[in-house]
This record gives sequence, structure tokens and C-alpha cells, in this order.
Amino acid sequence: MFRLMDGFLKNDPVSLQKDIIYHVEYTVARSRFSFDDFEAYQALSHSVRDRLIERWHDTHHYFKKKDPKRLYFLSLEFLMGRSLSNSVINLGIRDQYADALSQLGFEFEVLAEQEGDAALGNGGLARLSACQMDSLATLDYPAWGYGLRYQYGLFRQIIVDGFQHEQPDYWLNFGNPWEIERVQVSYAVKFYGTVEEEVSNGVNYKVWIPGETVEAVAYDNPIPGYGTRNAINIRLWAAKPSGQNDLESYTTGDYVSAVVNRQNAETISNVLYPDDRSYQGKELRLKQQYFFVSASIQDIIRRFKDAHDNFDEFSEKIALQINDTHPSLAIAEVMRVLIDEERMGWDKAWDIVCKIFSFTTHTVQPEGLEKIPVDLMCSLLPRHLQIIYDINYKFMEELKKKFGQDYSRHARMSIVEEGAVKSIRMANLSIVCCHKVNGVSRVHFELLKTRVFKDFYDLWPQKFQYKTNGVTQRRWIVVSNPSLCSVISKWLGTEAWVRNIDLLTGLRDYASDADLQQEWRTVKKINKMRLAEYIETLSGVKVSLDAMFDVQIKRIHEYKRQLLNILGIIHRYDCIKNMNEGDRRKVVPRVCIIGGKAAPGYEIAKKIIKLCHAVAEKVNNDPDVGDFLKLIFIPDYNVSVAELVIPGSDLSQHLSTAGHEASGTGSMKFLMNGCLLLATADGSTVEIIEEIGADNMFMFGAKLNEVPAVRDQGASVRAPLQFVRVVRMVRDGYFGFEDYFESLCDTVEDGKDFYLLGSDFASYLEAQAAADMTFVNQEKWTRMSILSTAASGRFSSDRTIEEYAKQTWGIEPCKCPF
Ligand code: 26V
Repeated sequence: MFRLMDGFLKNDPVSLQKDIIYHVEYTVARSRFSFDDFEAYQALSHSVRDRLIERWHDTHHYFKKKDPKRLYFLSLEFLMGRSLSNSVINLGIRDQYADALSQLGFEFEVLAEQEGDAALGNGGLARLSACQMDSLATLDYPAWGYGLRYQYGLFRQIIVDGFQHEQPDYWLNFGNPWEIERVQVSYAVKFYGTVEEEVSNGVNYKVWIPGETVEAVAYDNPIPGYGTRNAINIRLWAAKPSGQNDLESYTTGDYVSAVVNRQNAETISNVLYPDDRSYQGKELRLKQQYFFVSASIQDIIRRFKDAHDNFDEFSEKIALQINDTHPSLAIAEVMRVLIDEERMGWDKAWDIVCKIFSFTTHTVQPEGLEKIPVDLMCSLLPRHLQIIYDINYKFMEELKKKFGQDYSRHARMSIVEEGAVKSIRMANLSIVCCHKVNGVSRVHFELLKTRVFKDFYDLWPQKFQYKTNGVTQRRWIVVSNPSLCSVISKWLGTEAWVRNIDLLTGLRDYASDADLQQEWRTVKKINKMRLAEYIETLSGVKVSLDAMFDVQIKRIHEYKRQLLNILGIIHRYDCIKNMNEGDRRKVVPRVCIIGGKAAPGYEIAKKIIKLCHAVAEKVNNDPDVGDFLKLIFIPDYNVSVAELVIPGSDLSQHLSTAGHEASGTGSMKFLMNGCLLLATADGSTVEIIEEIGADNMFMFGAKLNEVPAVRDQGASVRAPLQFVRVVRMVRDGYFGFEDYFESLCDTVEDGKDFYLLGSDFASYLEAQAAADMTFVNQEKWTRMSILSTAASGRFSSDRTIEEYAKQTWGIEPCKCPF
């Protein structure tokens, strides 16, 4: 007899085959007798989607019944990459699908390659959100993510003659089987207009009369946990024209322009802003932020009210996490809804707000802190501006009580910044209203306390914490490195590490075991072969598998110092050129791989990309150099490229000037995959050293406490001769384009070298030499590699999420029993 709790879907290969064929015929609408790889991928994903939906329903039914405290994770960016492999692995049915497909004449891996990346984010912050959602689902936490459904994800990078060009990423062109459109879940979002007063029962209330209304429609993206039935949700909002306005235009007869104007509403969620450096004070960006915040808060309050008659339990049932300051308008929005719509008194509403919100900052630079011009806020969100002023007024009163007439302190801490462009400091708003402010590594936390938010730390030390970032081993080992995954499970005698990553430390016992070492090297070779094939298809360059694959992949930023890497490569090239035959034979061959996108308006970053190509052109075609050195730029770096490159690398570089990288998460993915790190003591690297020991990685560069002094010495600290020489080669046109590279070279001249490339160069070369020396001793290298994976447990997002759950959100697991 069929029991409701069993669900409908079976996972044996025959049922899966039937399902896939069903979707070929009825969802993709192709004949079951003839369909290609892409159509097979579509049918396969729809079959997986059915299983996700079933779990999604069960989980939400259970959450509803249990009514636990829920976490709502607000983020303007989620960098999910591909979903197919990750989903079937987390659902525990990858092998069954592979069997089913092979009987149909298809290979799972080939179909998985058909999927495009969902790139609804810029870089570190966005990928971190994706990893954290995977951990929240796996650890059974009752959590939802909220974000924006951009029609254009992060731009595609194409390289023409070595220059970056941007192309729109219209990722929805071929459909998106991983989302569920919820036309019935939609909310009106208001903009512009005026605020009026209304008296009700002798009390004055504010009423916001909007000038424009846009509809937000929900798209749900199920996120399955690993080894659990729980599947949580990321709800993304898309803007649609609202049925509520424009009546007047129709009656005046201007029907066509009315329809066109309404259609403009959709532009709100059209495009992801691709610059992760500075805030431009753009109206569209503010509109995006409020659009997503307003829809999410309406949805959260609606769900709460469905289960509760009043707001008494609101702060016991809801935790709201804001991912950087981008969603911080949510604070003013909750105040507005509670006061103006629910007619709650200020003090009660404020008490709720202070209990439910927590905030994580992902930046180090004071320039990276978001500010919104008051004029813009006044026109777009007039009522929110009033509320923020009221919050600030009360905060200033508190400061006066505490610090008296210390006006400069008041000015520094005020939510409102006076000056040529009066603005709202979103970080200050967030700190004032949130019960916790988290950094993303210990070093970051120190910088927050002593520099970025020093005044606030002095006032409220108990608010400040840090949760060192982590990444999910499901995606970064199980999905992307299946061969390593098998070896680890074999030697540990269990797959339990996929949920309990601390078990990886068990590998330490075998780090010197010759058999494990052999298997470990075979895995690396398989992954290097895959990567070498990819490189050859991309660039036509054949690379030697015996060479050290040395990788730097991340967004291009001056502080991440890709330029230091390229100047190091020029130095290596110069040395090889000037060696005699005998010495050349001792050179450790290298394949240097660089990948990353520059923000479209970031000129210096674009020049770094061009320099990389110019150097590659020279080096890769020089017969004197051959296999000793190759330089490859991998275009259009994204999550799925990372999944291919990371398992195939021997060495990875993390070169940020100390004090500039809040955490860094790329290093953690490399570490898990047994790649050795060449790095500065910055961000999370400092904690990585503690886990694996300084002699298991290659460190270099000025330490955090040394940086200010080196910087202050300015022009008086002369860069080493080798540095002067390589910069001169670029200036003199050795790689062509000398005029174009002039301004790039200027950034590292004595006295102007803000990121300290010159003063760190000698120690960088020493670290590189140490890496070469170690690579020659493959036994030692493999041991270090095994120890790296063994020590990577602390950098799982499972650990990060457990810490957030206990120390910040106060949520408990809620495991669906079906
Ligand atoms: C800023 C902006 C400004 C203009 C509009 C678009 C936009 C998008 C993102 C950002 C902030 C990016 C901040 C970020 O990604 N920070 C990185 O966060 C990682 C996760 O915590 C951390 O590992 C990196 O060190 C940090 O740079």
C-alpha cells in the first residue's frame, strides 16, 4: 500500500531511466527516440529537480509543524556555479543516475558539462554564501536564503589580443531547471513618493504614499543537504511590472507608452553590479537593495503571522543575518513595518530589531564601506530616511551621555556623514542596530577592533566577534575531485568525513606511507592531465605534466598582487635566458596559471591582464625556454573553472599585502585538495599556518605589524635590483605596449608602491626558490600535500556555520525524519 510519507519517486536505475525518458518526451518535448546531450542534460536535471522538490516539501512541512527559530540569510549575491553534480551527490544518488544513463547510452560527466554556471555574484562574499547554504542544509538548520534573481549574472570575460572585454551573461537563455517560479508568491514594493501623517485613536502615524510600485515574484532554489533528507531554500526575487499603478495613463489613451514604462520595472533585477571595490551611489543599485529587502521582509513577516497571533515571540523565532551591508536597509524596513503598518510603539519595535539582526562584514578597507547619499535616499525611500535619522538621533543622545562633548567622536560614529555629499553610513547603521558584528578571520577581527570600527568596539566590545570563513568539502572535494575523494575514503576506511571533516586528521598517520603517497601522486597526475587538456584546448599550448602547476586564480585587484606574480615570472624567465645549458638542466619546470576577472572600470587591473598576456606571448614562444616555463591565462574564471583547476594544481599563490585580505577562501579549497600554499601572513592564511605548521607552506612578505613602517619609509626603501630590472624590462617595451604599461609600472615605483611589491620582492623570490627545492623531492612534497588535506578540517564551512548557529543566531538543527 502506498504510504504518503514514502513520496512518489524511486531511485533504482530503472525508475530513474523512466523518469529521464518521461522528461525528454514531456518536459523538453523531444522525441524519446532522438535527443542530444543537451536535451539529455535537461531531462536529467528535471528528474533530479523532482526529487529536490519532494524533499523541499517534506522539509518545509516539518519546519512548519515544529516552528523552530529560523535563520533568514539576506545576501545580494550567491555564486552557485553548477547544480547537477552537487545535487545528485548530496541526494546520495549519483551512482544510480550514472548507471541509468549508461544504459541509455549517455555518460553522466558528459551531461554534467552541458550545464552553465549560475554566477549571481562577484567573488569571495558570494561564493561564501553558497558554501554556507550547503552547510546549513547538511547540518539540518532551519534556514532560508534570500537574494535577487539577476537576469544577467557576472559578465563573461573574453580576451581579444590580450585585452579583457566584457560580454553579458544571459544565463537564463537555455532555461534554468533548478528554480521553481512561484507566481502566487509576490509582493508589491514601493518607491519614491511622500510621507504623510494620519491620526488614529489619538496617535500620530506616518503613512508612505509611494510614487512607484513594482511587483517582486519569488523563484525558489532548493538546496539539498548531504546525508539528510533536509532541503532548504534560496528564494530569489525577480521584478515584474505591478498591476497597481498607471491606471491614469490608460485613461488618457497613452496605452503603448504606459505598457513600455511598466515594462521598465523589470530592469531592477536585470543586472548584477560587477564592481566589488567601490560604491558609486547609483540609484539602480539602491533600488535593487530595497527591492530585495522589502520583498524578503514582507515574506518573513507573512510567514510569521501565519503561525502567530501577535509579535511577542518574533525575536525568539527569527534571526536575520545581513551579508555585508548590502541588505542593511532591512533594519529600517523592519522598523517601518512594525511602527507604521503594525502600529507598534518605537521602543518595542526597536527592542525586536536589536535582537534579531546580526551582521558580517567582508572588507578591510574603510573605502569599501557603503555610503548612500542622503538626497538619493530622500527621494527613493523618504520614510526610511526619517527612521534612520530617528535611530541616529537616539544613538547620538546615548553617545553624549557616555562621552560628553567629544564631538569628533560623535562625528566619526554618526550614521549620517556630513560633508560635500551628505550620506548614510550603512556600516554604522548596521553596527548600531545589530546584536553581533562578525569579522571573517581572526586578523580581520583585530583590524576591525583596532582600526576600521575602533570607536564602536570601545563602546560595545561584546558585539564584536569573528567566525573564520570556511568552504564546503562537498563541492570542493567530493564533486570536484572524485579521485581524491575515493583515496581519502579508502585510507580512512569511511566516507563519514564528508559530513564530519575533522576525521581528515586521520590521514596524518599515513603521510609518509609509500603506498598512500603513490596513490596520492596518481590522483594528482589524473587531475593535471585533465587540466593540461583544458589548457591545450584553450590556448593551443602543450604543457608538461612533470612541471609544477603553479596557480593564482581570483578576482584581479591590486592588493591581491597578481602583478607581483607576473614580475616574478619575468624574473624567472630572465634567469633562464641568462643561464648556461648546464644550469638550465637544474631548473624546476613550471606551468604558471593565472585567472580572474577585472571589474569593467578598473583600468589598472585590466592592464595587469594585458601584461600577463604580453609576457605569456614572449615566454611561451621562446625556444630557449621550452618546458622550463609556461605562462597561461585562463579566461572567464568562474566556479566550474575553479573546480577543474584546483584539483590539478601543485602550488597556489595568495599574495595580498598583509592587512588587505579580510579572509580569503580560495586558499582553503586548495588546501583541501592537497595543493601547497605560497602566501603572505594575511587573512585566514595566518590561521592556516597554525593548523598545518609553517614548514608545510611557503610564507613570505612583510607581516601585518611591519607594513605601516615599511610604507612610511616610502621612497627611502629601495626595491632590490632584480625588481628594478624586471620593471624596467616592462617599461622599456621588452614585452611590447610600453606606453600602455607605463601607468602600471608607475604604481610600483619607489615611494608610490602602496602594496609593497618592491619591498616584498626578495622574500617572494626566496619563497619561490624554496618551493622549487621542495618539488624536486617528491616524497617530501607529497607528504606536505597529504598533511595539507589532513589539516584542512578547520576550514570547512560546517565549522563556520556551527559557530554562527551557537554564538550568533541561536538556532538549533531541525531534522526532517521522513
Ligand atoms: C562590494 C560591492 C560594491 C559595489 C557594488 C557591488 C559590490 C559587490 C561586493 C562588494 C564587496 C565584496 C566584498 C568581498 O567579496 N569580500 C571578500 O569576502 C570574502 C568572504 O568573506 C573574503 O574571503 C575576502 O577576503 C573578501 O575580500
